[in-house]
Amino acid sequence: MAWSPEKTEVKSWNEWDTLRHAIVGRADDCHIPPEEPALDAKVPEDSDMRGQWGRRPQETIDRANELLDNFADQLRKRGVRVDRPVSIDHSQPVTTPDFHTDSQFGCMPPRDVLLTVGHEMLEATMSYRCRWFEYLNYRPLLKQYWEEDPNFRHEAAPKPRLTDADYHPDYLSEKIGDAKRLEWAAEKFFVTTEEEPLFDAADVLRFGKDLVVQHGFTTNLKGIEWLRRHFPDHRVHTVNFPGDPYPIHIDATFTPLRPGLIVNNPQRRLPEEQREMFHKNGWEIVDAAQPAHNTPPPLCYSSTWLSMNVLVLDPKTVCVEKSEVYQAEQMDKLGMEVVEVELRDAYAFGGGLHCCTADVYRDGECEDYFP
Ligand code: DAV
Repeated sequence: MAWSPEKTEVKSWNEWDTLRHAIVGRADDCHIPPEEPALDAKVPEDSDMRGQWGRRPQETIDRANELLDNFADQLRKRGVRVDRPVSIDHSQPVTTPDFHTDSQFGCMPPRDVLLTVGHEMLEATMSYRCRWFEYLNYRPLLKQYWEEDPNFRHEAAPKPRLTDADYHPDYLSEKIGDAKRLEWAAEKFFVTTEEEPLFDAADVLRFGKDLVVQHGFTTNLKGIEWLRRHFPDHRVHTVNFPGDPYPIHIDATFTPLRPGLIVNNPQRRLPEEQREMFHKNGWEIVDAAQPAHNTPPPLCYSSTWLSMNVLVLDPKTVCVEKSEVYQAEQMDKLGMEVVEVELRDAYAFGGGLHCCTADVYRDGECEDYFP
């Protein structure tokens, strides 16, 4: 049945079929959270964010919201239904029987928290203590979808305990250095331990019947095993990218554009032995263009590679951040129509165009691209 904007339906099996309905995050009340093990391991050692925490400056929140609102309008003008989360009070501490932290994070980016697979939206475990309650920002929407779509499966992965046993103390040192970090990444020694299943939704890419999941700081092997058991009709593949000293989230590293074509970060190439399923089925993996910037914007967790954190609207159309001219040029050469979206001043809130959205509905069914 064709999609209709009057009827709510949750369904999305991959990263590229025509997008009809999406969530776009908000910068409201976003905080730089206090220090905690998993977060500290990700903040770059030379970052301006080290050692400070609290609510982000209001003018940066306003500016990010302006860009996110514009992006939502741009999508609406192209016929995409767009919903927005309802921000909780992120200044509230998180206290469980196992840990305490003095503030939360924000309602950006939804891609980190919500994994849509077919008719299901799954709330990820998360691995940062400050993000433990982040799903609450999306509950009003998920409640609505559940009430309006009788086939919608609202699922939540087991909440992790996030005691100190979840984190390797080696990563707590102030100065580790990239050489050591790269050595650890090559050994798959990450900040999170195998104490319990942990995953962020943004470590997962959906290729129809196959789910490709990055093992790194925010997703451990037990998290991937949990996904495997949770999605018994899927094949779940573990990948890792040894060139990344701060490996969180797959969406500035490995970006499928359409069946048969993936853009891969040239500093974080997929190891040869993990390419077999793609090569055997005729998929091409090309190096992404260089980012247009040498440094991330102020108070930003992410690297300059948000350049390749694009949102595919359909197999011929892709949203690229406006200042990322090299990435846009490459997309054009790869045969994609480029939609420019200004978002750089919102990067600090947790990411780019893929990050700041979550799929609710894309056309298409669950296909087997790797038979
Ligand atoms: O390159 O810093 C950003 C991914 C955000 N979801 C990076 C990864």
